[in-house]
Amino acid sequence: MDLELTETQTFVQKTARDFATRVIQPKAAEIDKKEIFPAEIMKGLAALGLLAVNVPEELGGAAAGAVSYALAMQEVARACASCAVTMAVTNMVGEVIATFGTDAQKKKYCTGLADGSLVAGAFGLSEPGAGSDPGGMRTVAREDSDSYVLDGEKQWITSGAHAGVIVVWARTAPADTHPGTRGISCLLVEKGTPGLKIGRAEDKMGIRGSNTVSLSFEACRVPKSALLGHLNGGFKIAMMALDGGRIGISAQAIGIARAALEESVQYARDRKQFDKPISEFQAVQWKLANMKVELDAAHLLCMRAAWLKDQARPFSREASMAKLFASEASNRIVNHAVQIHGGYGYIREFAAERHLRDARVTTIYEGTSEVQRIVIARGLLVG
Ligand code: COS
Repeated sequence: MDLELTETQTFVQKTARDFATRVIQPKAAEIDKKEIFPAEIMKGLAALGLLAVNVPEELGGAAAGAVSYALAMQEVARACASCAVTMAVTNMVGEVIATFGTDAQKKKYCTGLADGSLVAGAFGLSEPGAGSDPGGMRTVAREDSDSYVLDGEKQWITSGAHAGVIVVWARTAPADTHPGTRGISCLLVEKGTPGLKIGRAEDKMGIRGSNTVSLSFEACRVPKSALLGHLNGGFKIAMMALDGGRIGISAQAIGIARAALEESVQYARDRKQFDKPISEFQAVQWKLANMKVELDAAHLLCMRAAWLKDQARPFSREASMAKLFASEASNRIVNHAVQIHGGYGYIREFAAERHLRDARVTTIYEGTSEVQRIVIARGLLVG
């Protein structure tokens, strides 16, 4: 693995850093406080090619690869974690359609996600009773002449109220003939489809600018051409999409932690107690040093997973390792950042408390830390 970035990777990183610092960061506190869905920022990200980083150029994407994507995600998350997760899920949806879609699906949805006209993409896998175990889903899609008719409920759907297209997983064959994960298919549902109802937005601890809703499907009819991939082959599509998505969430966790570390260094230099900057106390120095080591270790794991993906080599276990370590390290880092800021770390005037709230979800979504450990351990124990 070459640790030197290519020209393209450097360009994408710089582009994302410039936009994130100039446009996103100044708005991050307000986005959080007022729970503003970042529609305008999404348009700006689309204009820079950052909503379809791994989508081929002929479909409007940047085709810049997984390393570029992870670097861009870190930059956006460093400025605003809410914008980052909205960007992450949109990229994941565009990529899964580019990989498994028909020409018509790719033309319609990949280009619309890339140019921002579809606003965002949403990923409808989880349900109230099926989170870590998506094979237990209850949503069904029944064949009816030239359509599928969806009934069921999805939960924790990022951008669900705004997304122009939602990838929805549903059972298309009964569990007795197709047990477990076997009878699940994947359908593309457009915003505004009759029978699709958007639930209330969740009142979350962090990433408050991202939109998280439940979706219900009541006799929601989509044409047969909405099927993504093979009938009853949807579970593997979800798993493959999540493998890439987990690199994105590791990068998001790293971006949040990087912001927290940078602000902690600045604060430690500025803040004086006992007639000297608190950066002169070894207790603070050791915290900063530990934060930096964890941050760089997380970054290297993230880069390794992304690099393997770019080489078209297996990366599922490495993506889980990156996601597990980066999300847990990020939580430790933001916690130290609050401690270094003291009382100022506990109030909204400083960003440290937002980072703490934003980092928390990274050990939960796109597979909990426990799920990542299952994937990693299976890789060790089963061949
Ligand atoms: N890529 C491709 N195929 C995969 C895969 C991957 N990463 N992981 C599993 N599969 C395949 C398996 O090979 C298996 O195929 P066969 O039926 O042909 O044997 C099938 O999918 C079922 O796999 P498995 O038996 O491992 O499924 P489990 O039900 O045991 O689930 C975990 C495994 C727990 C890893 C999976 O359910 C998971 O990732 N859960 C978390 C879901 C998640 O992240 N939700 C958050 C949604 S976004 S907020």
